[in-house]
Amino acid sequence: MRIGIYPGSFDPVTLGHLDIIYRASKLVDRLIIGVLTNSKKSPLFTTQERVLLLEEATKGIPNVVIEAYQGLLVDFAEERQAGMIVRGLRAITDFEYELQLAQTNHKINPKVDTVFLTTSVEYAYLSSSMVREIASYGGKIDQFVPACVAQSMYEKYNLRRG
Ligand code: COD
Repeated sequence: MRIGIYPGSFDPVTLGHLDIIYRASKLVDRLIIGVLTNSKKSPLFTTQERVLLLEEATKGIPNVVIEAYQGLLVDFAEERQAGMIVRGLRAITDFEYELQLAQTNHKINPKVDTVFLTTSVEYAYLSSSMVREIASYGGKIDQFVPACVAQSMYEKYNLRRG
């Protein structure tokens, strides 16, 4: 069985992430979405909230499972017998960080390789941090994130849709 991991913070999951998830799910038998629990960052959504939102957003894709992880990504990949890490590339600005991450991960554990999917053009500009910023100023985010995420963000920021 070919198992892949798509790891990230997903704070929150956007339509850009979902596009990568949908496309990556066709390349593997099982796609694990790894949600990082990072004690050094203070995310807007807790790990549990991010997992639940991803479960809701991907419920139509049968071979996708959501799991939280902490520690090294390659250790998590090996525990789950995943030989492939999937990452999304938006622009050249992503490339330097992604290259370093992929090469470091491969050095730590050569059994795990990274595969890059380029963003679909309609999502090339989209990032979780921009979505958080728009929502924090009361802007509408429905066109950037799944409906369940928009609803949760409006609740977080105590805003009304309209
Ligand atoms: N279109 C396409 N792809 C996108 C889009 C978009 N609009 N937006 C984001 N993406 C891609 C990103 O490029 C990334 O590939 C993925 O989606 C997830 O994005 P984020 O921002 O949620 O994830 P990151 O960058 O915060 O994830 C970093 C990790 C959590 C993977 C990394 O920090 C990690 O694994 N840390 C654990 C410790 C470790 O093993 N570190 C590495 C060795 S030092």
